[in-house]
Amino acid sequence: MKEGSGEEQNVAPSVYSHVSRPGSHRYKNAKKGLPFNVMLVGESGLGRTTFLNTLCERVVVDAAGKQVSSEQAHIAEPMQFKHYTVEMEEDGMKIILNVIDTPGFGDGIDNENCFMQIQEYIEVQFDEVLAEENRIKRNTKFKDSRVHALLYFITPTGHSLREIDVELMRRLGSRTNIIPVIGRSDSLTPRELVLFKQRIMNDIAQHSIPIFSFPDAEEGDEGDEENVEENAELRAMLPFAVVGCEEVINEDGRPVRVRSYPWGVVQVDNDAHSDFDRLRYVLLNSHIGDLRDRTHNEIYERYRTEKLSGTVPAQAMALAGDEPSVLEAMGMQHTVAA
Ligand SMILES: Nc1nc2c(ncn2[C@@H]2O[C@H](COP(=O)(O)OP(=O)(O)O)[C@@H](O)[C@H]2O)c(=O)[nH]1
Ligand SMILES: [Mg+2]
Repeated sequence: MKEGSGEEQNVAPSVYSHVSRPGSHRYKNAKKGLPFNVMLVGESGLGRTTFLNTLCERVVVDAAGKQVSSEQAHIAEPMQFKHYTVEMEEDGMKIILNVIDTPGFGDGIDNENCFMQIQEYIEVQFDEVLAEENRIKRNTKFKDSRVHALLYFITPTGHSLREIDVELMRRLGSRTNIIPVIGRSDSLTPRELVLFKQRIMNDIAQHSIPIFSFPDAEEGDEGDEENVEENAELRAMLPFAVVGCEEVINEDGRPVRVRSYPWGVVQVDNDAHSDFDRLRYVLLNSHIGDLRDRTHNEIYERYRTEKLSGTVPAQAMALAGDEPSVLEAMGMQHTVAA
C-alpha cells in the first residue's frame, strides 16, 4: 500500500494507477477511518475474489481459499456470506473497507433462495440501525453494517442480460446502490464491449432496473458543474468493464499490474484497457460520500418508513414464509414488528 501522507501533493491515487487525479481525498470528515461496506455478487468464476485482491492491492483471499477439487466441482454449494475487512489508505484518507462476498450465488438451478437471502441480509442491517436509533442508551461500539454498494458481476457473454441478472438487480435496486460491472471483461474485444454495454443499458432501461446511475445533484444542492460533468461521464461508462489480476510486472522501474497472454498484456490500471481504475476511484474516493449518504438518506429512510408503516413486515413474512431456515442458516434473526 501507499505510504504517502495526506500532505503529499499530486500523488497517484493508487500505487498502480497511471492516471493523475487530484491528490487529496474528496471526503474529509472521518478521523477514525471511514467505514465502507461493499457487497460482491455474481456467478462463480467471474473474478470476484480476484477483484477484491486487486482493489485492496494485496492478497485478501489467497488462491487456496478458492481451490475446489474436481470431485467437489459439480456439487452446488449453498450460497454463503463471507466477510473481509481491510484497512486502506486512499489519498491520505483511512478507509475501513468491509467486503461481503457471496460465493455460491447463481450456482444452483433455482436462484430464488439466493435473491431472498441477499435481500434479507441487506434488510437485517437496516433493522439493526433502526433498533439502535430507538435505544435509550446508545451503544458507542455500534457497527453500521449497511451495504453501501453492491457490485453486480455480469457474465461477459456479449449478448444481453440474462434473467438472473435482471431479477437480482430489479429486486435489490431499491435496497442498495447497485453498480453493474462486467466481469472478466478482457474476454471481449473493444468493439464487442461497446455493443455489450449498450445492450445491457438498453435492458436496464427496458426493465426499469433501479441501478445507481450517478445522479446529478438535486436542485438546491451545491452540485458544481464539474460534478455534473463527471457524473455524465461515469453514466456513459456503465456498466464498468473490470479486469482483475494477481500478476505485477516491472515496466521501466514501475510496477504494472497485468494479465499476460501469449499475444500481449492487459494492464488492469490502464484506462484504455479496462474501467477498473476508474471504478476503484469512484468507490474509494470520488463517490464514497455519495454512496454512503444515499444509503442513509434515501434508501434506509424509505425502508424505515415502509417498516414503520407496516409495509415491510408483510413482505418479510412472505419472504420467510416457505423458508424459515434461511435466516437460521445465516445465523441471524429478523425481527418482524408485531
Ligand atoms: N480473463 C480474466 N480472467 C480472470 C479475471 N479475473 C479473474 N480471472 C480468472 O478467473 C478465474 C476465477 O476467478 P475468481 O476470482 O476465483 O472468481 P470468483 O469465483 O468470482 O471469485 C481465475 O482463474 C482467475 O484467474 C479477469 O478479469 N479476466
Ligand atoms: Mg471467489
